Formats: sequence, C-alpha cells, structure tokens
Amino acid sequence: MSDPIDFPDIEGTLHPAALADAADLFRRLAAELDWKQETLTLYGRRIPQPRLSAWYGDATYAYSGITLEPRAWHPLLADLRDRCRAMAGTPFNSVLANYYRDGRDSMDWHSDDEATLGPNPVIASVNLGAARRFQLRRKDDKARKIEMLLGGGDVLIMAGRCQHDWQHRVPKTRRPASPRINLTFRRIVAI
Ligand SMILES: O=C(O)CCC(=O)C(=O)O
Ligand SMILES: [Mn+2]
Repeated sequence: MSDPIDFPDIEGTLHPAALADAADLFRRLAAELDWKQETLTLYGRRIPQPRLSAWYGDATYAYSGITLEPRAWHPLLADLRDRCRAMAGTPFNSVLANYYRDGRDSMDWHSDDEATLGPNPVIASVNLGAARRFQLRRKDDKARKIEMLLGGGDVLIMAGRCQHDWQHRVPKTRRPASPRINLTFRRIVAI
C-alpha cells in the first residue's frame, strides 16, 4: 500500500494497492459471482454488452434500457463495501460488478449520472486481476483527457462533479489481456 494520489481535476483519489488480498478476491469473485452477459437495446437493435456483469445490493438499478434486480450481498462484496466506506468516508448500498474476459471486452464512454445516484455521487471503483487503462475526458472539451492504469488492488474514489463534468471508459486493447474484475460501489438514493 502507498499513499493515496489526488487527481484534483476529476475530484478523484487513487488508493494504489489498497487491497492486500486482491489476488485471492479475484479468484473467488470470478468463480462465485453470478456473471451474465446483458443485452442492450439501442435503436431497436439488441446488442450484447462486451463484458459480463452482476448487480448486488439493496436496490434495483436501471441504466441504458437495462433493469437489474439486485442479488443479496455476497460476503466478500459486503466486506469490500465496508472497506470502501472507510476509504471514501461515505456509505454504499450497491455494487455493479464487471468482468472483462480479455482485451476485446470494454466499457464505452459514459458518466454514472443516473438520477438515482443523487446529485454528486461518490463511487468507489475496486480493481482486481489484469491492469487495464481507464480514461476520462471532459464533456465540454473532449480533447482534455486523463488516463490511469488501474491494476489489481487499486481503488479509485470518484466524487464531487466528476460524473457531471467528465465521462470515462475502459478501451479495448489489442495487447494480450488476462481477465479483470471491476467493482463500482454506489449509493442508490430514493428519488
Ligand atoms: O471497469 C472500470 O474500470 C469502469 C467501470 C464503470 O465505469 C462502471 O461500471 O460504470
Ligand atoms: Mn462508470
């Protein structure tokens, strides 16, 4: 574990190698979570997402035409939720888990700005397995980008105006990439 690194532009804080048990967590969550490939409906076409996902916690989540009913907390996710609460200084009640099977799996530009996340959501992003590039770009100046390599055990806290002013993505890569798990802990609020 090393000191947290602040990214003031995005109101983010990276906690490098914050999880000493990252390798074990990766193996168990890969085997034990209920991974599914969801299908998006865009302009009437059904498009399988380029990754697997699973939604756990206390609330239903709806985004991009998909509604995810929550599963009961897996004990390892409940423990990570509490560790993220300590790091972020704020509580979480749900988590979106994503499994990137290889370099062809990805997540396209978006912000986590659904109304159900409240006005200035704090999101804790836990990274396990292979390191992948994580990019952010400003919505009003798409040439302005920030990039970080998120490796196993790294935790990135995004807060403040991050989801208003910035989009983020995990690009595909042609380099060989072994599997990666990302967990974004969120707090769904009543609206
Ligand atoms: O995999 C990542 O690092 C990002 C995941 C993400 O942005 C999300 O789940 O909303
Ligand atoms: Mn996101």
